[in-house]
Amino acid sequence: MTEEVPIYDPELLKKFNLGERYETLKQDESLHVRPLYMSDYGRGFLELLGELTQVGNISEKQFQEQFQMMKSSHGTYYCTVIIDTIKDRVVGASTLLMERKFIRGCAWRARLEDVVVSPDYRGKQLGKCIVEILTNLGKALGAYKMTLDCNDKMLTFYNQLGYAKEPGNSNVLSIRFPAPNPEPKL
Ligand code: 16G
Repeated sequence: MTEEVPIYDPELLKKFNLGERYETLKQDESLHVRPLYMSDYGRGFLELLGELTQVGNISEKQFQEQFQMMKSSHGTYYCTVIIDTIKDRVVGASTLLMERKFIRGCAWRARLEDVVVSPDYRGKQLGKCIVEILTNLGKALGAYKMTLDCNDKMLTFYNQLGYAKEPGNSNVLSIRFPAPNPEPKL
């Protein structure tokens, strides 16, 4: 069996006030918020991400290697999941990414990434809950701002949670490359 290795220290989720929604969710014994574990490969984590975008065929070894790389970039990746404790499945997930900057006195910029909730669990406010938790965590860890990108139909959802377009400063520009590069040529 794969070890229960968390991608970041679970104590962090207890250390700060991460919002009302989290406090309410803690009362629900069938749902639990925690850092991603290495063993979540077997709890449907990648299948869940498949609700958001293409995931591809990722072997357990590939997953573990990527997990280790992310874990060893201390203080950078806060991949967080919501577990259905009865079914022992990942039903919600998102990642807070803390990016180091030279600007603003060597500041941190936070990014909210890969927010996803299983279609079977929609309507329980789990999306709002995980966004609120990670937004508060980003703030508590000292980010000067937190950003995300999303499609048009998700704008109202994120507006409700405090994210807004900055007038004249809210363009996301992309270049898409033909094939994924699993091994960046650093
Ligand atoms: C959305 C996600 C982003 C994710 C991307 C995947 C949020 C807030 N935004 O923009 O994190 O990486 O979709 O789409 O969850 P892509 O595979 O087309 O880049």
